[in-house]
Amino acid sequence: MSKQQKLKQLLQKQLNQGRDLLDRGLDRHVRLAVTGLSGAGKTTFITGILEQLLHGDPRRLPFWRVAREGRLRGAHLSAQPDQQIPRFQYEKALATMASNPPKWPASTRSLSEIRTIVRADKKASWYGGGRDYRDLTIDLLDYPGEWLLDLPMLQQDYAQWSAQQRELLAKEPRQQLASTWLQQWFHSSQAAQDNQQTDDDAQVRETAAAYRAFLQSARQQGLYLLQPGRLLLPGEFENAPILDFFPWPEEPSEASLPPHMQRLYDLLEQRFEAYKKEVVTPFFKQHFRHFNRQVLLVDVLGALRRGPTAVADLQLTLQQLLPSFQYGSNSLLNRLFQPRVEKVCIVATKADVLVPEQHEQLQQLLKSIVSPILDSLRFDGIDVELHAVAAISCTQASARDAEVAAVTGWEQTDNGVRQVAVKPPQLPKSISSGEFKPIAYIDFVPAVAAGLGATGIRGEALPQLRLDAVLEFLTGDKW
Ligand SMILES: Nc1nc2c(ncn2[C@@H]2O[C@H](COP(=O)(O)OP(=O)(O)OP(=O)(O)O)[C@@H](O)[C@H]2O)c(=O)[nH]1
Ligand SMILES: [Mg+2]
Repeated sequence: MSKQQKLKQLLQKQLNQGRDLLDRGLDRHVRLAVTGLSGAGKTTFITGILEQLLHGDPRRLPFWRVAREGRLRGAHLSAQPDQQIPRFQYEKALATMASNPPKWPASTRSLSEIRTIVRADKKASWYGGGRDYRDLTIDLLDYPGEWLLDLPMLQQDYAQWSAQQRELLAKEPRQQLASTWLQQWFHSSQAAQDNQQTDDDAQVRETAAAYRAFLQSARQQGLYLLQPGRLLLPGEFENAPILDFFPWPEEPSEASLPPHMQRLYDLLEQRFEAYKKEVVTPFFKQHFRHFNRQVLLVDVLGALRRGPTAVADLQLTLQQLLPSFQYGSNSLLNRLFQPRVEKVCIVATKADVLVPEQHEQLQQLLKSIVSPILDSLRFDGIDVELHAVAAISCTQASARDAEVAAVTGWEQTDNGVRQVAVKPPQLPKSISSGEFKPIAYIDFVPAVAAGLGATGIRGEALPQLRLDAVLEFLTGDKW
């Protein structure tokens, strides 16, 4: 890179930093932490939000006040704050959905980011004059959901983490799924003791591979609390020894460990600490510390489809995640130096699988899943709202007075897609007893190309459900 280019880059960086600081100081900067476990709908949500921001069509956004009042002037994508992070591939996501046959964007494998600047007229003052505009900067970050699961590990040491994992592993279906890993562990430990084998590194590597296989099968079974997340999706750490660790499989005892076992313990403990320091902390520090608003996406329908064990596991996982974020009041000083999350929107995704009359029930089920989180956020004085949304709606619902409620969408077939009209799944009345029948529904494809609804490609925003209410909650106070 030439000297001139370097100077230009430096100036651009300082300009960006200056702007960020000014915007934050003036409170015109929403850094939105889109949080959600793998498959919760983050990438789709970001795409859907961008669609609505960029098109800003008041007819489609009645619950977003600034749009409803006709004050939106427009929005554009802008240079992103971090030069080292790839840009979120918004256009590619749209193109994938509009392809023939239409497809969902692939599961996210690395970090990306995007910045939008939205301009709106200020509210007219009481004397009628001085109509002026205001710009709001909105930053969105996308990342693989698996990585989020590592955040709670930052508050644990190796002994605590191991104890917690052992507790989980003592219950089905984990117990059964983990049996191969455990057998491998006992077998190799025994062999090491008998033969005085000293290749600790090889033993740890092989047992870590078995642990990784366990995590993969647990994911297939619909479990959520799967740590370390990078073992499932390593990113740039593929094959790095820093990922070769697992929880200590044995209960602690009064007696000290034999020397070989003690060495293994020390090695695993070291790796655990290195993982926290070199993998989890940088991710958290660089990307999560500066958020001031949060969306927590929850795939309630997906969990209901997997059944009661999955719902319980989801509940536990979300509860574990909460202490990873800094919640609290956002004074000017905080805003500048250590922003805190002051509003949290908890969202049940994929609501287009249902008819609108069921959305209230979906929201109620979401509420019972996150009730421990809700209590603690409200205790901290955080502004919280719950919504049921479809970031990109793939269906059309029958009329409210139709004899049989149905949703019409497109499903994938061996040689393309076909349109189907089906009854929506029947939601359980309650999940508090921990017993309910798993629901069933079709995974509709985003029928953009098939001509259902309007498309971004044709110059209109993609269809959605209730994103306007989410936008109102997250940005309504900024105009
Ligand atoms: N019907 C419907 N399905 C959705 C919607 N949003 C997401 N989905 C489905 O959920 C899947 C996962 O959505 P993503 O947005 O990729 O989820 P993610 O949280 O980014 O997942 P990772 O990148 O794996 O962490 C999609 O492939 C769709 O099948 C929606 O609004 N409506
Ligand atoms: Mg994704």
